[in-house]
Amino acid sequence: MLSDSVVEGPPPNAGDVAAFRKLWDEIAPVGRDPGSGGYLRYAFTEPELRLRDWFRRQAADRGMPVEQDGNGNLFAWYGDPERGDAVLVGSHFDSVPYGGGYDGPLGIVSAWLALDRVRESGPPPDRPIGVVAFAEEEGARFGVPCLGSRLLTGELTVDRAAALTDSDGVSFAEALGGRPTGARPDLLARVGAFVELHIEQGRALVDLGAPVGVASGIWPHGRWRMDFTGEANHAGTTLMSDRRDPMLTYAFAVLAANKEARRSGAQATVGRVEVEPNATNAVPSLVRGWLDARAAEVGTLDALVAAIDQKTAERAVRDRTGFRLTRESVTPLVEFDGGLIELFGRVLAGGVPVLPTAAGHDAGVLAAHLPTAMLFVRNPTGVSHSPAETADDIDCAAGVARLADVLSTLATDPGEGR
Ligand code: HGY
Ligand code: MN
Ligand code: MN
Repeated sequence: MLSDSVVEGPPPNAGDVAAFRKLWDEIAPVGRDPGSGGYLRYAFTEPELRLRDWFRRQAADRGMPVEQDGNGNLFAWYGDPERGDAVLVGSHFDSVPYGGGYDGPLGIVSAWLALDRVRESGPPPDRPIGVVAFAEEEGARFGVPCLGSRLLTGELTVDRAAALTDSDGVSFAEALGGRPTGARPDLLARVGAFVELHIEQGRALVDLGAPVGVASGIWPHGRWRMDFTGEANHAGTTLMSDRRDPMLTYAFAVLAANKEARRSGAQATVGRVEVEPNATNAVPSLVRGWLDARAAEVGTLDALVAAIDQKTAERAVRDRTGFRLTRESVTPLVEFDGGLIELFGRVLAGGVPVLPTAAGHDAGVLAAHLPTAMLFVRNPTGVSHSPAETADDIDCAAGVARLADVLSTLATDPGEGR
């Protein structure tokens, strides 16, 4: 039953909670910064490579083959994927800088545990089951979010991906160990449905009193690079009237983004900035900032970005600075599969609320290519992309149970979710 008020379903038993905690503890320390408690799990860096090895060990422990799709995405198969129509579950390992430990990995740990419950419940189901770990979902190292899933689906060109570099100048191709393969229609053709479980990045489930929810869709959102250019000069000897200071135009852009977003009920964030020469006693020559903008409708998003662009360009004239806005990635409105959402409502005991999100996910990319849906697990504070992100074991175990219910139904009941 899909509802916006919920009767809590059957709570998970102590054994399920312990099983979650046991598997969770295997990865929880990996990439955790001792000072802040945040995670530094950038794609193909040592911590994330350790998590990939852990993924391969989980597959080996279950006698499951693992394939890497040539784009950095890992797939473990239960049953013969060549049979086709597989049910895929999983998420990503990578984090934003000093992010939380649940954003991504919760979906992968839950996928393994849900698969175990399906395996324990009887003979292998008709449909193969795949567990996936997508590469570079956050875009924290190479700048393009959902890089692995966008390559897999052909939404990003190989040339563009191969040339992406991190802050040390290492290219994605070097980190991957070779040029990415790009679109894999052959692999996608083997998948009949994808379900991503993810910690909710918000407080809707807290306010509804529900441990688990279903995503209706994802807001249109994107990221734009803002380049501000001016004239480097001495901080002490350059008169204020003689300056062409890009930091001023940058500061104006940040305030304009905030004002325009509030005015239009959208979200706008500038959380990343680079300055050259980045010296305390020098007027900068260049400031580079990144705008993350999101809105419930694409028209609102377009108008928001256009307003920020236009107002900042006008300010740049007054500051005698240069300004350029460059689109780096945009995700259109995502509406998850109605058949899967309806199935979730039928299968998930106790009822589950259906809620939109403004957070991007690999499921948002896959949704344009195959039946896709998401389950959310309650986030007691709503905080994410922060060391403060947390979730309760009992809610995580409830998420595993609901994912197992859905997975079992999809994999064993022919015709479900198509
Ligand atoms: O940025 C996002 O919305 C996601 O958490 N990667
Ligand atoms: Mn994230
Ligand atoms: Mn995520």
